[in-house]
Amino acid sequence: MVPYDEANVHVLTHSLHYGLAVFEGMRVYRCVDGRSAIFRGREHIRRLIESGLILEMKIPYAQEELLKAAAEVVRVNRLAECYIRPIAFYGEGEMGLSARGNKVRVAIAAWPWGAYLGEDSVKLGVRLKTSSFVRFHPNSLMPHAKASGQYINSILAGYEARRNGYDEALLLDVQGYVAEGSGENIFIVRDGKVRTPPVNSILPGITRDAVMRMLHGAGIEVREELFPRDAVYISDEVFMTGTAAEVTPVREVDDRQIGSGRPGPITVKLQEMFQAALKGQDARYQEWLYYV
Ligand code: PPE
Repeated sequence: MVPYDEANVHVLTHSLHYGLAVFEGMRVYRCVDGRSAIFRGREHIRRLIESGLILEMKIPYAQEELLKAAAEVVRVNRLAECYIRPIAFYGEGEMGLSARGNKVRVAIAAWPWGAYLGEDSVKLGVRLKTSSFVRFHPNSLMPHAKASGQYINSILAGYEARRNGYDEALLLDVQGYVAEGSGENIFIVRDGKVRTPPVNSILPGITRDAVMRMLHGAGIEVREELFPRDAVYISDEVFMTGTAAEVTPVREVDDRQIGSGRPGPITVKLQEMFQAALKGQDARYQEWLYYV
């Protein structure tokens, strides 16, 4: 455990220069029995290790060790609910693109983090704008890895959308089909059927997976398929998912109102199911909780 002010890195930290680091974001919720749990902690740590594998970075700790360490950070900081950020990066030593000898360092931090897209976003919904930045081609970067440098794509899209008065960017893939938000996956609903883009050029979100399972469990059909932006415009409901964003309704896309302009029935039902699952109120999803 290192105090906040001492949790520093050297300016020649290799990953700081070239962006090759992998990270995760997990949320801790206080359950109905008063205990705190990392929501889908196991899956997040698995993705962290796999992000490393994709980028040829071997993380020098086992899944179980990393999970225990994350829980310990939450306990020591006495946080009942928080966001946890594990990151694995190359430390200082050699510089240059070809350096292979630098040690892989792992840090885990935790802090309280409220609604990702603003206070009212979860209740009222957000406004999206299709970005002029295209989600990167899967042969340029690696969409299944949650890697630091790749987020320049997301950050630029987010800057553009927010500078123009929108809450979040909607990125299209290289073919022009809907991909995802800058830090969220996207779902659309029409005539009671739910669709979400396949994991071709997007981050395979762990919340996305949870949502698909919960909808399936509630008897609501979900299809993974490509669709163009106009399919979003004529949806009855649109929502985004992510660890930070949770289930955020979308009320407007490219200045077109979605449905009634208020969170629709499937979105609201899903938000309720999601809350029940993360608070340990639904026995079917109990295995998603890693108690700290
Ligand atoms: N797509 C992207 C590009 C993305 O960054 C996230 C998470 C998701 C989809 C949803 O994935 P998941 O969290 O596994 O459901 N974005 C993280 C980073 C947020 C940040 O600003 O930092 C998050 O939600 O933790």
